[in-house]
Amino acid sequence: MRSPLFAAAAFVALATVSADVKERTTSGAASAVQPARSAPDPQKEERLKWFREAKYGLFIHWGLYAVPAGEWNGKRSLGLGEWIMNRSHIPVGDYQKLAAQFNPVKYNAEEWVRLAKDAGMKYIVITSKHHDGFAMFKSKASAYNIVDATPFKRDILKELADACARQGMRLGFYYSQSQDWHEPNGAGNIWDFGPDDKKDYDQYLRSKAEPQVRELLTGYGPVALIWFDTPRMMTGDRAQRFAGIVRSLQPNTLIDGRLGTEGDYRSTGDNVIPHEVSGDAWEVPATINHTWGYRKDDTDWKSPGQIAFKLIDIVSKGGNYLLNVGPMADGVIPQPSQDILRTVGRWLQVNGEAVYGAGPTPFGDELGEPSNRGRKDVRGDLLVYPQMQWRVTTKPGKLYFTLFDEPRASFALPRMQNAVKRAYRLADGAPVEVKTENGRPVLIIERPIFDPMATVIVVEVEGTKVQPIG
Ligand code: H79
Repeated sequence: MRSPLFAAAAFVALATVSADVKERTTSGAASAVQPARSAPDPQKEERLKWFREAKYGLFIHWGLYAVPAGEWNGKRSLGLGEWIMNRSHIPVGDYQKLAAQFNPVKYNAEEWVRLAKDAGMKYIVITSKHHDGFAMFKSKASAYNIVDATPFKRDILKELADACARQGMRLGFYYSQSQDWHEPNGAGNIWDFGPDDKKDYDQYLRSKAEPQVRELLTGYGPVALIWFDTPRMMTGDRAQRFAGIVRSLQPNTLIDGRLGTEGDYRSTGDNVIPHEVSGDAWEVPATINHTWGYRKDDTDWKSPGQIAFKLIDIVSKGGNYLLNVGPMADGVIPQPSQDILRTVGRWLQVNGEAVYGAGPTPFGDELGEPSNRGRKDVRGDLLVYPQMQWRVTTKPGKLYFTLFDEPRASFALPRMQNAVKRAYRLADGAPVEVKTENGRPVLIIERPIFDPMATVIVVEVEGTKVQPIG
């Protein structure tokens, strides 16, 4: 049990780190530092409205790398599935032969969108071109694309865009603007083309990356966002050129946090969930197993309960969760991924009020306490022992306590100025008894607990905004 003194220290430390975190780079591999935040921008806030409500999205990493699926020449290639070309230093001439084998006859865009809907996700982001340089859409800028280079010949993105339009799902495109291992002048492929600083990088940007981003914003209807990644060499006006293309073609399209200039929202590092609350718009991109692109040997799936915890944890800190699946080369999303997403989706169907459009915790002590006496690690991150028992999200006049463990005793509410009006279970509306113990309101929670994965108790309070004490 933590002492009140330590709790106070934790609060200060957590508050301190948030200021630092805002300033530092957020991409897993990015070297560009996030620019300082500028003055509030009403247009940006308008663009962000849906994003701030949405909270939960489906990330899809799909490309030629689904064919080798983590194995090259009969040997396992360790690491992320979509990095196989880089990890195994596969020459362009060999890797591009995968295109002739890419024939995902079981691909069904309507089913994918249906899955995202069943999962309770409010937007989809799919790789239009990953670092390997292969475009999953018809492109005039490069013949290395799904229509011109594969036996499949169907424009995967167009089919997905049409299905999203039909089913009312927002769609965004991941686009690797900097790394392109297929192009002599793209960043990243040093095994075929030598060091990046000897390349005519702007030639690559002008002839492929910029035209392709233009294509994505003209041929596929309204684009919810462009998800740029690893902003290597995005110096000078390069990042701004991409921003200009996006803003001029579709002013409502969001730009993520990894372009290399200020985007509309902040991206955390891959699979990094911050320890503290932030009112900025931000998003955690994360894997459902360990890889983004399909690997046949990675079956270490997160459980539905783990996914539900991460979602609520992120929402209680003010962010969005962009959870990835890696479809196989035949066009099927691995069945375990589908089952996990649908299980969380069923929970959200009952408990979504605590998630969609919900605000962060007004408290914060429940998130955890600093380890290592509050010292930071080499990246400037505070090491924290997270508390995993419960999280809280908010709407005006309401607190949603999501309990992940069966409380062993009555549940003392965090101290606040607001009086408690009543409490009830979100799933079925059953009232929850509120008592006063030692001058504090406590919830008497029935055991066994209603939903062992996660039970939401709504606490209605006086006033719209909760004022914590201490
Ligand atoms: O698209 C997903 C990743 O492929 C991409 N971001 C997410 C959303 C990403 N790009 N770079 N990184 C993540 C950082 C990659 C680091 C590593 Fe590696 C790749 C570690 C192992 C393989 C580079 C190559 C560093 C060591 C070997």
